[in-house]
Amino acid sequence: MKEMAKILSVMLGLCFSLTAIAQPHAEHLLVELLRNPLGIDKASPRLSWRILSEERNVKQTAYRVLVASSFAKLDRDEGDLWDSGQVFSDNSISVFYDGKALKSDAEVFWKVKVYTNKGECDWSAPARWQVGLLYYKDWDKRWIGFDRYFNTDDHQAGYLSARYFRKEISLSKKVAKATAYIIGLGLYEFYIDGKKIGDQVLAPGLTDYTQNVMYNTFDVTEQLSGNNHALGVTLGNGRYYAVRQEKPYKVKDFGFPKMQLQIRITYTDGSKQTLYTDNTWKGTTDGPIRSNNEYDGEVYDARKELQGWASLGYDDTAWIPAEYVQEPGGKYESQINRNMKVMQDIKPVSITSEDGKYILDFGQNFSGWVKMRVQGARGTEVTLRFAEALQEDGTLSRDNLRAAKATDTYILKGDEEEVWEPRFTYHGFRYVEVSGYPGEADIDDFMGRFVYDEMETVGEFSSSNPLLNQIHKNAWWGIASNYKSIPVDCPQRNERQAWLGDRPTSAYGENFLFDNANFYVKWLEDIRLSQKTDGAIPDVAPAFWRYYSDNMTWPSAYPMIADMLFRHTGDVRVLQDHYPSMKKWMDYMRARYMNDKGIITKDSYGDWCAPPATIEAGRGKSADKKYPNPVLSTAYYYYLLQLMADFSVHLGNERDRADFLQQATQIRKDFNLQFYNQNGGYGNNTLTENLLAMYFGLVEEGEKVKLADRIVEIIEEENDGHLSTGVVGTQWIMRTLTDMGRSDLAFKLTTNKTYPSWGYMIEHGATTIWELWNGNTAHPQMNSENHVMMLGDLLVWSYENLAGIKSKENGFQTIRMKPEMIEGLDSVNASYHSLYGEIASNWSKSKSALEWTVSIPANAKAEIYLPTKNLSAVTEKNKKLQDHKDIEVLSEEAGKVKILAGSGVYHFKIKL
Ligand code: RAM
Repeated sequence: MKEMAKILSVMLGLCFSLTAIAQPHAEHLLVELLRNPLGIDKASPRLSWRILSEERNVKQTAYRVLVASSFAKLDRDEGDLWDSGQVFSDNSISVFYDGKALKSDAEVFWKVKVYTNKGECDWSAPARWQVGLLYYKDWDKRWIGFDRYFNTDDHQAGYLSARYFRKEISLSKKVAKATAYIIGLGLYEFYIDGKKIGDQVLAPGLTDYTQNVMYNTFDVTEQLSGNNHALGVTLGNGRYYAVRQEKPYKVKDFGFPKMQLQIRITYTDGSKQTLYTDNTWKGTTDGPIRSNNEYDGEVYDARKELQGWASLGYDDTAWIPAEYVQEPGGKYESQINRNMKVMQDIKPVSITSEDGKYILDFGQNFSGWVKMRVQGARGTEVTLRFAEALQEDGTLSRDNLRAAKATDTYILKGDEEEVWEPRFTYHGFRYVEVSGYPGEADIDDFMGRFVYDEMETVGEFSSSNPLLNQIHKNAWWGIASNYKSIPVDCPQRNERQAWLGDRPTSAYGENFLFDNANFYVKWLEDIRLSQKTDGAIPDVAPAFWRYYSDNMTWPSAYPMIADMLFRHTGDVRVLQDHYPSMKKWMDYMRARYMNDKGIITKDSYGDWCAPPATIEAGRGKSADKKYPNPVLSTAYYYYLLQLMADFSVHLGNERDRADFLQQATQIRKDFNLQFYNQNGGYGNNTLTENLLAMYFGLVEEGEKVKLADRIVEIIEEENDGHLSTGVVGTQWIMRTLTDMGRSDLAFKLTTNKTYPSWGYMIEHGATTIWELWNGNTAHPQMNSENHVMMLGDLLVWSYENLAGIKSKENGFQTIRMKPEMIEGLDSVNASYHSLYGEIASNWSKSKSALEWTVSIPANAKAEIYLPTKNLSAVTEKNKKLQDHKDIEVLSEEAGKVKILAGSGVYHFKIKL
């Protein structure tokens, strides 16, 4: 029995999730999954584990969690902090720690015993977490930095040189354990004895520093094994020192770079000491990073290198004492989302040269920077300029970067061979122009560094349709490129803001590809903190730009992403934490913008970036025109009321639920009265307006057929088989058509290669997803080649409706598998790494049979819709379905047999 179900626990990727890992071959997963459980600052972290078993129908029946203050105690099965006792429950992903209050910086050990319907497991192997700094007073020391300009700074242009700080320390005793907590703003790099701590880049994550600032935690026990050590920190601007100075009314500035660092040490004799930054640290601004700016790039003068500055014995007499400076104002929090990292090296595919300048082509649009190898005379200046595209003459096309200079400069010190990459900037690009390079440049002298938040790719999708596969590939690159600790709209131009409206549905689709739960939990917190006391939510959060337009559709990301996280990860805390602010925002919008006809009148952008009717109509034109439309705002309000009603159920708030539903009923009536045209269709009768009315259930039952006909008419006749939706409509189009029984038409949209379509972008060289359907001919002013918003619900549809992997309950504990078998699509292979384990659906169809392999992880089950009317046409592993005792037939309806299957791998064959 014990062999059958091996437990291993996982670091769920949710901030408060912790892991116990068990049993022999869990080892490799330990490395993979048990990321950095340091600095957990929740009083009651969420514990999760995963049950591994090859057997069918494995269900957890009970668990027991032990949490101890030492490994020895845990080993003796003493849960001195918490012993949950045996709890009869199938919950394995959301068990909240409910033991003694935890202390700042304490190390905590835990394990779990799982009981299943197939037997009892051994105790899992132990896991641990380390508590973060729970109180403001834990950061009771002063901030250091320089709250002023130096002659190394270009005050006029708004450029600062990097700040370098150092300090040598002596430890009199042997260190048993040392943990470093650092807040380095805007961006930091931390060194001990000349070696960088951690492999993160551009850390910490971005926040509105007047609201919250994030600290990072490192175990530095090994690095502090001797008596004498040198500590060094470099500070870059990030967005703390405003990246743009020319519009102070628009772009937030927080001040000059600054830091706090503390190292909490326990010596082998049990005594403790904490080291803090103070004015015995010394600093300089006269180092090699002469200027650093997220949009404009970095200037690095290697002649100014401070050889050995972060090591022992460096002569810092020219440095000045660090100064005590203003604190940032926001509360200090442990960073729950992982930092960015260089996630992939990308070699250029070609190098060409003309007039002493080189053009590198990386063959792929992505974000990050270039690492360069160079050799030449001291003082030689090499310039790297970045772009997404080339002009016809082969030079860079940079108009769409607007004011972003996207230029890195390296000045040689004249050594043998110099290797360099920037630290405090990034660019969105495919092409790089290199000028001033001494001697002959070789393709191998350059390496693209793809930088995004450290996340696993958790989903795979492929099908018999190569174009659909290519769209997925482009989507993956585009999404990853725009993870910059916040979901930015684009990584290249002078914008890079986390626009709410780009993500309500995109985030949902992205979650099928990336392990992004913590990332979005963090972003919801950014949104919550950007809310004004009256309830207003901006279009951009963190609110680096002051864009409080009182829009309805953009802030819908707030409840919609909360909904996605709850459904995909079962984390009820997301709802608990955000419900009050979401409700406040809904009330605010209603109070301010509902007219006496029950319509929400305020909309800011309309169906943003809807495609011009023809390429010609949009040629050379900027897409920044807004067409606000109260049909959209009212429809969204209605949809969100229903989400809020759902949330209230999960939070046990019956009164609110009734209130939201009652409001919804009224709005539905008013919406129809006001906007329904008797000949079928809503408002201006555009595709988007009609899709919303259909998908949200606004249309009266008796008018549904007429509305469906109108939707089909627009696509098939008016648009000649194409979509005509912008950012709003595209979020619903694939699922609406599918619900209407027209998945064939949805599929048609993905196979189009003519304008407007995803295929059109690819036909015209896109390697990511464009901001505009007509991105190749529109005005460059607003024309990024790397946005995610136009993905709409394509990814959601691919996973849920083509593969048939949809969460029905509790973060995929119950899965709904109902793939659409569409004429022309012969196979789909997809998988998704849920918190319970891998879910897979691979089907392929021939004239006579459908073969479908399904994997369901332990402690989960699936409702599987077999596309046949005839139960006896189905076999599973060559045995008639009826003869399988462990598979329950739930219903036979609408040409499908619905069965319930527990965990395991199933091979279905259906005669067609
Ligand atoms: C642009 C960007 C962004 C969008 C806003 C409204 O600046 O394209 O993605 O959300 O406008």
